[in-house]
Parts: sequence; structure tokens; C-alpha cells
Amino acid sequence: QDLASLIGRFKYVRVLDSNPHTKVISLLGSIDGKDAVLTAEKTHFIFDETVRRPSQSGRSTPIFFHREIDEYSFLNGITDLKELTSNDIYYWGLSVLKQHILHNPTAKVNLIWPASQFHIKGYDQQDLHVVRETPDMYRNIVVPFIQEMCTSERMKWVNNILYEGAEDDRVVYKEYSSRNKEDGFVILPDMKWDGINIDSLYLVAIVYRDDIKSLRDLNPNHRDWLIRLNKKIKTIIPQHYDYNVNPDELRVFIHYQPSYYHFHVHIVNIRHPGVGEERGSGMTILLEDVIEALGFLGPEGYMKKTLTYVIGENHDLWKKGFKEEVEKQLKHDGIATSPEKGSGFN
Ligand code: M7G
Repeated sequence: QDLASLIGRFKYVRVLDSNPHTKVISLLGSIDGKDAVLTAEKTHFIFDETVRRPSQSGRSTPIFFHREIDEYSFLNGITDLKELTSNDIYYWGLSVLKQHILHNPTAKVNLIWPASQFHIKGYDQQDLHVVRETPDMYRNIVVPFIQEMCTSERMKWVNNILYEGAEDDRVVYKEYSSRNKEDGFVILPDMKWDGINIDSLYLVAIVYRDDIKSLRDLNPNHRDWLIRLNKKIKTIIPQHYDYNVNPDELRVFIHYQPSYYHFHVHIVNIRHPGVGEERGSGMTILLEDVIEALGFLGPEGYMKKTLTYVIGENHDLWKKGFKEEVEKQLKHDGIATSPEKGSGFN
């Protein structure tokens, strides 16, 4: 089954979501009678050569720029141009740029097939709510949910990467010995990255140890391990990409709630803005902040902390009790949820 033949058989059902900021559209459809989610993201501008120039001001970070040498680069690649309007010194119009599947592809395409209801809901538009997840809520609502989510079916792609050689040709770094499983991890391009443009570099580090499901499982005993992991990531990645990205240009973070409950770390170029919030839900926490917090959180670490983040109504946790908890929290705080229910502060 290759992507082209699957997309050729994709039968459109409806638009799940589209975002003018991230230039992403997600469609629901079916292929051979099974649900499919097809996502397209307009690619960032690609240039043939990226050059680093020491900064003139003597700042530590050199200026990073692209040379316009390629026929597919923005300026040289304009094949059609139509002015819309001008006003004083301002001009605007539309253009068509030269496209090429290798040199300048138009969009990055992702397909999930067969897609479960869980996938579909994840991409569907939804209303969002801020929720305070207390340690009690974690124990009573989230833990049973995590158990449901850790089926071997759902975790298959992770195990394929760790043990079955999946995506092997794309692996950036792997450290693993069965004797020291605890320190092992693998770094590879995230599915979200086109793998071409360093500006939007997006990697994921997946650890071999499987005793950490999420942020919640981290306690001070993990602090040194995380310090080592952070140091390795920030040493290895710039080296691998020839210092076209520097250690202090990497945003290294984790998500809560994650989509997959096996500890992994996101590694993203800081030039990629808004990453982590693209679906508008959950929280993004920098690995550095996690390490720092573990220094004072107490022996149970994140297990004792209340975590405040955004949750979508399509998330299973919303239906499994978070909805009622949010209502209770607002009531407890004395905050009215509609004009009829409250009349100001008196
Ligand atoms: P997350 O924080 O659990 O969820 O991260 P998020 O999707 O809300 O960020 C999981 C990360 O793994 C995401 O950045 C995914 O894009 C990435 N990912 C998911 N799958 C199924 C794959 C895969 O098969 N291969 C690779 N390379 N990355 C994946």
C-alpha cells in the first residue's frame, strides 16, 4: 500500500478542521470502507542554500539567512504575478511559485488509515476549556484512561521504532544496550516535519524505558537522567545538522496530555512558532523547566502538582469526568458561568 494509491482511493466525507495560521487542512474520508484522516500542510519556503554569517553586532548567535540562488526560491520561482491593489508605498498581489516534488513541494501530506474514532476526534474542530487537573483527578480519571490508551495496538508505531527497525533510515541517533535499557533512547524526525527545511526542524526523542507514561510519573529520582538526556539532545542535534541549528535554538519540551503514553521529548527549531499549541489543547512544558521543578517539587514530583491546561470537548477525559470537574471548580471559585447565574462580585 503506498500513499499515492491510498489517496487515489480516498472518498471525501467532510472537512474536520482548517487553520489559516498554520496553513493546515484535515479531511475525513474513507478508503476501502474504512475511515481515513487526510491532512495537508503548505510547506515553508525552501531555499537551496542556507548560510550562517557571524553577526555583525557581536551577538553570540550568528545571523541565519537563505541565499536566493535556486530557481525554486521565492524570488526566482515567481512564474505568475497579479497585482491586487496599491496604496501609496504599499503594494499587494498574488503569485504562483514554481513547484517541484523534490526541490519545492507544495504541501506535506499525512494520512492515517484506518483511523480510529480517537484519531478522528483529535483532528475535529472542538470547543476548548481550561481545566485544573488536581492529583485526585489524575488518580481517579486519568489513570484509568491511560490504561485504556496503552493497548499494544495504539503503541505499535512506538514499538516498531524502538525494536522493529521502523523508520530506521531516518533515525538521527540511537543509544541502546539491553544491559542499560534505562538510559537508551532514539531520536528521529517527527511525522510533523517535512524533513527538508531546517527552519521547521521537528524531531522526537523516544526513550526505551517504559515506566514513565507522562509528566505525572516524573519525580526527583529522574532528575539526573533528564539532565543527561537534555545534554545529549542539545549536543547531538546541532552536530548532526552541521550547526545549521545551535543548541540554544532548540525548543526541547514535552506535552501534557500527550497523545501517546510512552515518555518522549519533542525537539523543535525555535524558528517554528506556536509549536505545541497547534491543536489548541494541552500544555507544553520545556524540559529545562521540568528539570528545575523536580528540584523543589518534593519526593513525589509531578504526582502532587495541580496542572492547569486546555482540554477539548472531543478528548475522552472531557466526557470521563473533566466536564463535571470544571463546573465544580468554577462553582468552588465563585465564578459565574453565565449572566443569569451570577451578578458581579457582590
Ligand atoms: P505527543 O506529545 O504524544 O502528541 O507526541 P501530539 O501529537 O499532541 O504532539 C507524539 C509525537 O509523535 C507527535 O509529535 C507526532 O507527530 C509523533 N508521531 C506520531 N506517530 C504516529 C509517529 C510515527 O509513526 N512516526 C514518527 N516519526 N513520529 C510520530
